[in-house]
Amino acid sequence: MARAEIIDGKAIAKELRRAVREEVYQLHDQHHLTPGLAVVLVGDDPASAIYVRNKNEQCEEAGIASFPHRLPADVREEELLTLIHGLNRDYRVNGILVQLPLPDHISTEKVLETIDPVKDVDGFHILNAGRLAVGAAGAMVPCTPVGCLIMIKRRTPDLAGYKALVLGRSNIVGKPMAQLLLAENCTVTIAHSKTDDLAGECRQADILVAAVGRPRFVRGTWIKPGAIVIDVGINRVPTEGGKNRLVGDVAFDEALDVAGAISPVPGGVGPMTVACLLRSTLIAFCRQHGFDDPKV
Ligand code: NAP
Ligand code: LUD
Repeated sequence: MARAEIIDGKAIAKELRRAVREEVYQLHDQHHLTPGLAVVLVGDDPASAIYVRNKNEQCEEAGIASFPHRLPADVREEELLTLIHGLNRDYRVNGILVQLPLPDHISTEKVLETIDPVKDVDGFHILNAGRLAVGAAGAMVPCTPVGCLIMIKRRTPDLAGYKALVLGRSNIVGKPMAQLLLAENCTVTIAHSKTDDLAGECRQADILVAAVGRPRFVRGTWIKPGAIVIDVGINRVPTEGGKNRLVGDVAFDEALDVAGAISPVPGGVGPMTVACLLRSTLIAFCRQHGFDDPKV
C-alpha cells in the first residue's frame, strides 16, 4: 500500500481563517459592525491557557473582537453564572465560550445551559445538541467535529454510503461527530469502552474518527486499507529526553502504511477546532443581526 496522504489541518485551518477574515471585513464595510467573542477561562490549567490564548489571538487576526475573562480556580459557581448572564446581555459579544474542563465544584451542565443558545459558539447547549440531532435549522455545531468533517470532505466530498466509525461517545466530540456523519449519509457506528471487538469494528470503517484520549490507542492493524483516519486525540507523553511530546489516539507511523489519508497530531484537528470557532462566531454574529449565513 502506498503511504497515506497527510491531511494538513494546519494549512486548511489557515485558509478557513483567511476566508472568515474576508467575510468579517466585508460585513464591517457594509454594516459597520464587528463580531465579538468572549472566552472564559477558569483556573490555571496550562494546556487550557494555551488553547484560550490561541483562540483570542486568532480572533483578533480575523478582525473579531475578543473579550477574554479569567477567573480563579476557586471561583464560586454563582459568580461564573453571573458573568455569563452579563455576556448574554452584552450586544458586543456574539459568541460565548467557557473553556472545559471546569473545576469539580462547578456544574458544567448548569454553566453550559446558562449560555444563550444563539451565542453558544461551542454548540454544547442542550438546545443546539437537540437541533443537530433532529436536523433542525439554526443549530450551532461543536467546532471539533465540524473541523473533522471539513477535513474528511476535502479528501472525499460525497460521503453517502460510506461506513464511518466514531471511537468515543462524548457530548463534545463523539456524539456530534456521529450526527454530522449521519447527516452526510454515512452508515455510522459509535464505539466506546464497552464495545466488543473494537479492532474488528474499526477494520470495517472507510472513515475512522478516533476521540478516546489514549496515546497511540488505534493500531495500524485496526485500520481498513485506504481508510480516511481522523485523529482527534491530544495526549502529552514523556520523551526520553525528559520533555513532553504531543501524540494522538492513533499510532501514526503504523497507520501511514495502511490508511488512504490521515490527519496528524499536532497540526491536524487542533488548528481546525480553533478556525471553526472563528467561523461559528461569524455565523452567530450573522444570525443575531439577521444577515444571511456566511458562505465560509
Ligand atoms: P472523553 O470525554 O474522555 O471521552 C472519551 C471516550 O473514549 C469515551 O466515550 C470513552 O468510552 C472512550 N474510551 C475511553 N477508553 C476507551 C477504551 N479503552 N476503549 C474504547 N473506548 C474508550 O474525551 P473527549 O473530550 O471526547 O476527548 C477525546 C480526546 O480528544 C482527548 O484526547 C481530548 O484531549 C481530545 N480532544 C481534542 C480536541 C481538538 O480540538 N483537537 C477537542 C476535544 C477533545 P466510555 O464512554 O465508555 O467511557
Ligand atoms: N472547551 C475545547 N476544551 C478542550 N492543538 C479545545 C483544543 C486546540 N469549551 C471548550 O479547544 O473547543 C473547546 N471548547 N477544546 N481543544 C480541546 C478542547 C474545550 C485542543 C488542541 C488545540 C483546541 C490545538 O491547537 C495543537 C495541534 O493539535 O496542532 C497543538 C497545541 C499544543 O498543545 O501544542
